[in-house]
Amino acid sequence: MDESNNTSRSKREIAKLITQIENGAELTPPHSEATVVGVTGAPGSGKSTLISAMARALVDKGKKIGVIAVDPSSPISGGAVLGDRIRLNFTHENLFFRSIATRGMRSISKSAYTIAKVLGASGYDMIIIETVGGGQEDYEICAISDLSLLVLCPESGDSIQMLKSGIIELADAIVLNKSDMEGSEIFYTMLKNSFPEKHIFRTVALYSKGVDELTSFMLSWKSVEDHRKEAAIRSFLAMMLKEELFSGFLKENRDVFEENVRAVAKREKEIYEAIEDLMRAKHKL
Ligand SMILES: Nc1nc2c(ncn2[C@@H]2O[C@H](COP(=O)(O)OP(=O)(O)O)[C@@H](O)[C@H]2O)c(=O)[nH]1
Ligand SMILES: [Mg+2]
Repeated sequence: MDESNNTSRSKREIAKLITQIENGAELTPPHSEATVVGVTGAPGSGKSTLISAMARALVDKGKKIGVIAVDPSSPISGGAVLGDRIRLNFTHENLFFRSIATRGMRSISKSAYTIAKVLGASGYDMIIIETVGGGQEDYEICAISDLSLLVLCPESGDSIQMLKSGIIELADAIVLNKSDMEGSEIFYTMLKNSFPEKHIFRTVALYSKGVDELTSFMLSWKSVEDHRKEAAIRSFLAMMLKEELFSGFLKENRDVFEENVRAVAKREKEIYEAIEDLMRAKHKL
């Protein structure tokens, strides 16, 4: 497929392309200058609400905006967990929204990256990616984004956890959402003191408060290669490499792999024995 670069592509055509990517089609990400914004943060911190408000503000500023929401998926069905589907609260001809599920072995970040590039090459100015929050994926999203935002909210244990994790070091800016809640002033002061070099914004996503300032910042953000922190890129590259090695392995050894899955499930083998057997199969390649 090399029709990936086409600024006059319709939403329907983009949707079809995305489905192919989600289903594992090998598509080389097209070149695009669009800014990719990654939004991470604990569940419930208000990412979806904030993205809705940001998309509204950006569309009002005349921009074409793509939003990719990453849905958590069940490890058994591989589909998106029902009820967790995130929707924007408005539609607009200059807004493209798509939620993608983390399915199978394929990494969501690789798909999200390719989809973001496809949207960029299709004429969208800014692509916003919402992640589930709290995990390896957050690092990956920071690696593939030009600008990464970490959404926190006051008095949330999950937000405090986020502060302790490395993700705060990687994020380019912090958004303290739910500024209408009690304790927000104290939390803000604490953030300011702890991270004096970070851009920190305060928002009430529910009422679009502070969103104008945030979107102006997003539009004026110039991504420079060296802001892509080494740790995020190392983690992303390692993950991509694992995936490539694993898919190479599966191509040659799918039967052995499945045999071992069954053997462990039937308790005929310990999981580490299976891994040893699989490693032996790999060396026979
Ligand atoms: N009080 C208050 N509630 C908010 C704000 N932003 C979002 N919420 C609410 O927080 C809950 C979680 O929001 P959601 O956007 O789904 O969070 P996500 O899981 O991070 O995507 C919802 O009930 C929102 O209405 C805010 O600024 N203030
Ligand atoms: Mg959400």
